[in-house]
Amino acid sequence: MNMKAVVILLILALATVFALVCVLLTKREKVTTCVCSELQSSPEGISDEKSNIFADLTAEEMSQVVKYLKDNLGVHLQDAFHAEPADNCIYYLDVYLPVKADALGFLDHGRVRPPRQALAVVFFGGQPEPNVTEFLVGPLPNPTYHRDITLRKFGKKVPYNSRPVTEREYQDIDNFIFRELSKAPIFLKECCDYPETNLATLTTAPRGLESGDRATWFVLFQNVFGSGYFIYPVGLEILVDHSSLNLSHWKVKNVFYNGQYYQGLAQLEKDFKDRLVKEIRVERVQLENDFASMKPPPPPPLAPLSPLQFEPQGKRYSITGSHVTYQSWSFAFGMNVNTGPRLFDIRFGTERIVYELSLQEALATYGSDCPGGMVTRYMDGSLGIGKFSFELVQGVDCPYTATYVDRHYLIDSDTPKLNKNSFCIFEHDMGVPLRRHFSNMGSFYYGGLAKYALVLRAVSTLINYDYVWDFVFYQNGAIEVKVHATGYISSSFFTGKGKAYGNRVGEHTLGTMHSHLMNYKVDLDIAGTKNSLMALDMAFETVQVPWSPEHQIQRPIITNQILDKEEKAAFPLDGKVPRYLHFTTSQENQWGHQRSYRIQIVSFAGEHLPETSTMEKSISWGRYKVAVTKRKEEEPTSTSIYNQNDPWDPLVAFADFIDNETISNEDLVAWISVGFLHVPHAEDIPTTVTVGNGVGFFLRPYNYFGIDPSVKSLDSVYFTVGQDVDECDLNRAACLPKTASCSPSLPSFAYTGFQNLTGP
Ligand SMILES: *[C@@H]1O[C@H](CO)[C@@H](O)[C@H](O)[C@H]1NC(C)=O
Ligand SMILES: *[C@@H]1O[C@H](CO)[C@@H](O)[C@H](O)[C@H]1NC(C)=O
Ligand SMILES: *[C@@H]1O[C@H](CO)[C@@H](O)[C@H](O)[C@H]1NC(C)=O
Ligand SMILES: *[C@@H]1O[C@H](CO)[C@@H](O)[C@H](O)[C@H]1NC(C)=O
Ligand SMILES: [Cu+2]
Repeated sequence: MNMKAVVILLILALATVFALVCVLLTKREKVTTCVCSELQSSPEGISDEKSNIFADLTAEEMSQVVKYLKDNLGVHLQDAFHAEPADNCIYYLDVYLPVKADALGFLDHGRVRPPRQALAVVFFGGQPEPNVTEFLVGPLPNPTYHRDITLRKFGKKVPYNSRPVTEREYQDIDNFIFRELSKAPIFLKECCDYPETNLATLTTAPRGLESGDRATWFVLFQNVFGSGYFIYPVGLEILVDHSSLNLSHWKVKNVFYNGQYYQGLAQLEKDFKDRLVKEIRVERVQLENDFASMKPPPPPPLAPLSPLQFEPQGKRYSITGSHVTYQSWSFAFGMNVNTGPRLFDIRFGTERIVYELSLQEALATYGSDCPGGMVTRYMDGSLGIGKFSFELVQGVDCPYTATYVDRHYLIDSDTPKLNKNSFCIFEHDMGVPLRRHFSNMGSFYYGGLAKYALVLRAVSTLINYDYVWDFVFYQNGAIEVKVHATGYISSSFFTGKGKAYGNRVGEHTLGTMHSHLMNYKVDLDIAGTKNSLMALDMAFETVQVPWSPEHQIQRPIITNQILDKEEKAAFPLDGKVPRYLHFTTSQENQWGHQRSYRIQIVSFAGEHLPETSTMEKSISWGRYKVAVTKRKEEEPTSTSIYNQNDPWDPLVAFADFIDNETISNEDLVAWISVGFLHVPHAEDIPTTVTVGNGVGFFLRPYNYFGIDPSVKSLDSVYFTVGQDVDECDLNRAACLPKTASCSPSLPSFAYTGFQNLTGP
């Protein structure tokens, strides 16, 4: 044995002893548990806060509305869960939001509480001219009236073919597809080892090429237990015409396999037998070569656990019903079953800053050499951004100690369903100081404030993708709205021609390019409802140097302009937006400047779709990075759930909102679109990561206050030279070693998110 080996052995031995000692010491150390005042919240149900006028329907209210409709519509209503296209059924319920003037009268002027009402959307399939009808039902909790508001809302009838596809219809289509597959047994055995291999379908949308169509390309994938099937295409895609209300009239309109189109599955089988089909055999995925799996390797013993933030003295925010307060902030929050998270009456101190802040739509526009991929323009609002907002996992989806809140919804069924723990709320250190300054000039001192913020979060799993929706409230009066994308990419079957539309990321997998684009409604009310839009930027002016006129300098100068027409306030996606865009008011701050809030957008979106596209109007909100319009009760949303299935004749076309209305000193709404181009690459396997895939916007005070309000934060740390920095009275950070010298009392890990699911 040489010297080197002896030394190495010695080091190893020492390391082992050291590790053992560590373990023993940690074991022996007495673990004390913090006694923290835990948050007492009543997460669902009506609180006596005034902002409960915005609260989502409770399960009880939903049941009342269902009962009322069954008793009073005068037709038989089938439970949507079982309803065929030719039946009548309730599609979904939502709270019917009060008219803003009534809400403000109640909130601000002591006027009467607006009646609590529901919106009920009913499919009338069981009549000679089927339609979709939207009803206003009230008052809750014991309804006595219902009104058909369809024409008032859309100006025309809602075509029955534009209705969203129900779970039952998807189930019926699946049954139809799998019956059709039996027409090509030899081919399927050869290409895909079917029926031994488990196949799954993926819907695309829109469903056709012109108004009235209801024909959907379904893409077939190998369904591997415990993994996302979306990245295991088998190469087969089927166009199903499901427009007929009679299921036995549904038909396969086209079949695509490996670059070729066929009349139907029987045709494919025949051509295959005639050796006219070039098939590519897809092997059955085994557990050990499942590249889609998110399962980690087993951890080595003694692998240390991840870090943890906790509140050493309890939570500093409170939740009653749907009302949240945190430091100077307060707001009401809810979840629309279709459009997703929504916030109301956001105030800082006593002043309202935002009346409504709500997600409107999430669009994904794909390119591919395969038909399913090339037609896909998912408008997730019609799939159910709120419906698919499932239970959050402690410590991963949100901090372990976050407060988790349940949501009830009713869609596709007569009974309310629960999305348990589907919102989380937490205060967190965002990881960089909100401010700090170390002074070694003038005098010696330090001042700083950690960036603690309150976050409201929900995550929607829309088929393959997961969108993380965040609303962040900072101590300086700023709000950040953010969306991150994660989850599985969608894919097409890889052939040599696919590379123009993405990257090959697996043996048979083309990660197909797409763009994500989200639209938000932001109804800011800065010091009242009457606001104007100010554009502020800079230019260079060339001037003679005053003290040396033979020289010139280029001097930056502020350019500003009130944008007084909707046309001027609509900024194309690919154009320039003034770097400072303000909602401003005639009120002035103490320095004589107009009190304002700034909209600052962080987005990497490109063109949404050329305007020559026959369906562009249905997503014409996507033309604009931001468009500011005069607020109107008749323009509550930038799109509708019917736009997805009839995008060629949309019921809501956002572009029509921009009609040269004067927008100075009016109640204004900003419609903001954020997004990014996603060209999937090898590292999107198994899933897309949130890192770098986040976009959003800030609402920031601009001369709204006389000084940054966070200067008053009790979390501030400030000391000068010569002070006893470790004194708890002087410096609250110094209290931590005492107050937090115990381990937090954590709730046990629990998850019930697989309960009561229908499907898969
Ligand atoms: C849709 O059907 C309902 C129920 O039959 C009916 O009351 C309503 O008038 C119809 N709407 C239109 C626009 O035809
Ligand atoms: C559906 O179509 C089939 C075949 O054309 C027909 O036999 C059946 O009666 C139809 N069903 C209804 C409810 O109209
Ligand atoms: C599942 O359904 C049962 C019965 O309706 C209900 O008690 C339970 O809370 C539900 N669980 C979840 C997680 O929704
Ligand atoms: C908008 O209205 C102004 C007058 O208020 C007019 O000069 C302008 O041409 C109009 N623009 C459009 C696009 O209609
Ligand atoms: Cu993506």
